[in-house]
Amino acid sequence: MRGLFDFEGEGRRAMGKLNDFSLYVITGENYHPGRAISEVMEEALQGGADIVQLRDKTSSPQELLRKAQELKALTRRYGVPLIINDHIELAIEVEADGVHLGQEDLSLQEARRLLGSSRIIGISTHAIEEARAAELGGADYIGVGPVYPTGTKPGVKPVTLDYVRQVAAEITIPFVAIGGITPGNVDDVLEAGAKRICAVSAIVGSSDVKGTARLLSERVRSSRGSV
Ligand code: 3NM
Repeated sequence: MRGLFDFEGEGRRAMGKLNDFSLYVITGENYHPGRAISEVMEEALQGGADIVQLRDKTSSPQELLRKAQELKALTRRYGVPLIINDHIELAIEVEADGVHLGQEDLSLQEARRLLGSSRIIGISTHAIEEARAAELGGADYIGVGPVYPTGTKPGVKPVTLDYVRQVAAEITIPFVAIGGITPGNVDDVLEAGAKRICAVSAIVGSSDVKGTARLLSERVRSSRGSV
């Protein structure tokens, strides 16, 4: 257990909501053909990932359920929260700790109604107006990106470090910088004011998943003075 949540008490609800985290890792199976999602994500957890998201735009509902259940068991073993991208009914079914929504997905209000107050809701934002709306609407955290161009979301215009600085200066709920973040540029992202980062390809596409996760998580923690 990394002490992010109080998992005791009533069932397996995310009792403590979102406590602090440094390295958020999202699944990206295209980056590791032939390797199981749980194996790769376990390496990321061993390297220091402290929150995990299942993001899968292509699997059948049955496949998605199987992956969510696998990741649920894995994240429980490591004592970190599991967030489900978009599929709120799946999050409820597997008793995940929360959902992550895009601007085009279900509204924050509707998600909150369905999930209740004890679960985590995160929202992707790409401009300060969206960040303000998410904060006002009661999101637990926001995504801020894509900071850099990324093959994981091809063709999306980067928000650049300027947006990271803007959010760091104004928004009070936790935010996670995302999009094209690698060991080579993470220091710039931290310098711009990010206290948490998120990555897909740099971690799950690495030939050393655990080592890359460790490197990124140590950079984030040391920039926060917590290493
Ligand atoms: N959301 P990588 S950027 C899933 O800006 C996702 O909201 C983004 O993948 C956003 O670490 C992104 O491989 C892709 O660049 C992140």
